[in-house]
Amino acid sequence: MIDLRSDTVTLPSPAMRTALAQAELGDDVYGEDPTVNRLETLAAEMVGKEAALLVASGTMGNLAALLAHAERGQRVILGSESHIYHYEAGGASALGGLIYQTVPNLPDGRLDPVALQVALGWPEDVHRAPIGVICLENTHNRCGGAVLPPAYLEQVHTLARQHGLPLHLDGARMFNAAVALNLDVRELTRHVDSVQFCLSKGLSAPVGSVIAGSHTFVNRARRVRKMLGGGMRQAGVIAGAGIVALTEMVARLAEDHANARMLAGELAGMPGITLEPERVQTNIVIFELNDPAITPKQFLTALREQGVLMGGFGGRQVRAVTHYGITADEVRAAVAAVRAVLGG
Ligand code: TLP
Repeated sequence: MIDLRSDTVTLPSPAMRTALAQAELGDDVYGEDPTVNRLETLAAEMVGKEAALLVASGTMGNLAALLAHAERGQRVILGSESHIYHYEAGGASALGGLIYQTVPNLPDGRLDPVALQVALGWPEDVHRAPIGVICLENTHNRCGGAVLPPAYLEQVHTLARQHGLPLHLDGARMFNAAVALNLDVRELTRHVDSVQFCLSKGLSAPVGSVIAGSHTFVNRARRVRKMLGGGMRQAGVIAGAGIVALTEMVARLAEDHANARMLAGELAGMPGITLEPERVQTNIVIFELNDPAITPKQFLTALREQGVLMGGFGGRQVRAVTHYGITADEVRAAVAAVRAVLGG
């Protein structure tokens, strides 16, 4: 199977399997797992923050970050297309008593600037719940892997500071953004107060995400992580693979981007598909099936019979994600399979 449903399906590299088998271990709740400590130090350094914390998943990382920043009854300002809003089971609301206030996302992943100003307005008005945190997402999943550039992050950070608010970045695929921009990831993270990034997506580790920020933030998040059941004891087995992810797997993301561009270029030329290939900046390709004769479900089932997996993404949209383990030849095979299914 050529599995393009997500970069979460990536399997650990041989070096990761060795690292996790040989990791030096201890009890991380006591702060005594040397491999976790090494990963957290490395991660904090790489993203230019005072401290970092290993968490079980991107969802747990975002939740711990939001609960560390905001109190019950406070608002979280976030994009209408954000992953936190759509796909994290409403955790910050259900478990933390926070209120999601969405601001429309523009197609390029930014927040509508006028709507953002409106959302931040009248902070002294007793009718309004106070704001606890603002969130951005980079790359932006539902906006097709769109990249937010440093200048934009800086702009929102300045605005957040003017309002005395922290800015959190859901940077699940932040290294994809840095590679696409050909910048050190610190150019992105310096403009946010906290960040969550995933080891287990394009970086191919089997489990884990990292959150990073100031010492105060990470100390608060560590307590929330414990509350959420995320004190993982001998977590060095996860961290061992995570260290390989950060040291060996970042630069190769460029291959995934090249494969995604090739896929988008080929699909865009096919009858039955609507796709703007110039919008594909990283490893996510979202397209629309414009032939009413075939439903997305039929398309995906027929594609599966051809040995290719993609994911439905709401309405008539389909998402394909390139990643470690998908070669250029497999992308060509996937293109041929789509052509066969659409009868082109
Ligand atoms: N995204 C998954 C699905 O949940 C949709 C995927 O296949 O893309 N932030 C962003 C931007 C994400 O894309 C994801 C995962 C997460 C957070 C959550 O990470 P996990 O799955 O580790 O909880």
